[in-house]
Amino acid sequence: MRKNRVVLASAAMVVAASLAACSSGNQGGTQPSGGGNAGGGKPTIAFVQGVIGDNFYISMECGVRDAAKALGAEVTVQGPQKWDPALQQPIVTSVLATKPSAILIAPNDVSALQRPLEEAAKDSKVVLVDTTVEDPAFAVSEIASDNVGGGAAAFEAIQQLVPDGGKVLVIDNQPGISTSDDRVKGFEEAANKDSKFEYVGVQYAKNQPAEAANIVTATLQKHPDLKAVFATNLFSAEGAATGIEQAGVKGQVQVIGFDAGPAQVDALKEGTLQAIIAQQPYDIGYKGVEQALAAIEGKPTEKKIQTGFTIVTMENLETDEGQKALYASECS
Ligand code: T6T
Repeated sequence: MRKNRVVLASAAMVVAASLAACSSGNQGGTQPSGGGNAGGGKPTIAFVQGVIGDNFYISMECGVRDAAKALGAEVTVQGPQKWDPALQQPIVTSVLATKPSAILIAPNDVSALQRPLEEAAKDSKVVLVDTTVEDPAFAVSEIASDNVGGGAAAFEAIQQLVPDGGKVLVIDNQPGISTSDDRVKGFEEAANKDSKFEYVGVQYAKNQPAEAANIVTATLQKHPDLKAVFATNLFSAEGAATGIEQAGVKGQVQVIGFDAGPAQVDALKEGTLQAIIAQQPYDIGYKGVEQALAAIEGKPTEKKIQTGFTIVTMENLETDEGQKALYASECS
């Protein structure tokens, strides 16, 4: 086990370095529609989170606020109470009524937010941060992790933790979210190539940790020989760790989770999670503001920017690399 952990930590550095190299090759381009400095003073940027109270978006907010301060923009921040397109859409409508120069948004659903954001782009520059929609042509920039690669990296971590193979389960938020759909895709593609593993499928916890915990315990009743779980986001991972604890299978069933909030770090220390895939939400937010301001000023923007990730295990948790990868609970 110890040896496996060392390998995971060093693999993480390679992943982060290669992704950083990838992102520098993105194409630039100007965008025709919308946006302006309505107030005549500083440009205004409305940041609409995927959901409030999620450490991923809190860290992103810190990047947004720091960039706005450094580059001279006014920022507002809002988001739905739950991950639910029906709650996010009215927020977009009310934000638009304030005529912001730009909107930075993590859409809750690939199709439900398509039309509202197309409309938004007629008056404001739109930057998609983290998640995207079916046809993002209206956006001046899209900034996100390599989510397919992250799903594949999660499976590679499981291969190292469970070298003899066995049954693996995925716990996801809900279908229709670009990021987690891609993570599941990357994981499934990798899992289907390794005949030592049996993929028992994906189940949806709707961002509810209690639901993710129930999925783990119910799956263990059906598959007592389950070897590993991939939890595709913060709340799925938090709940999966609870399910492992409740079922008394800590260390027997390996859990890899996306995201690095305080609950995931505690689970790592307690041994109910073996590795967490930390994204770079602060950078996504910071770059989002840079792109928004470039668009507002009529300068070229980068149509797609991919940010990296770090795999954090007990081996590198206390190192500079591990500590820097963790998400914030509030902005400093
Ligand atoms: O994993 C992140 C984000 O990338 C995803 O789109 C939604 O879930 C999180 O916010 C974590 O809860």
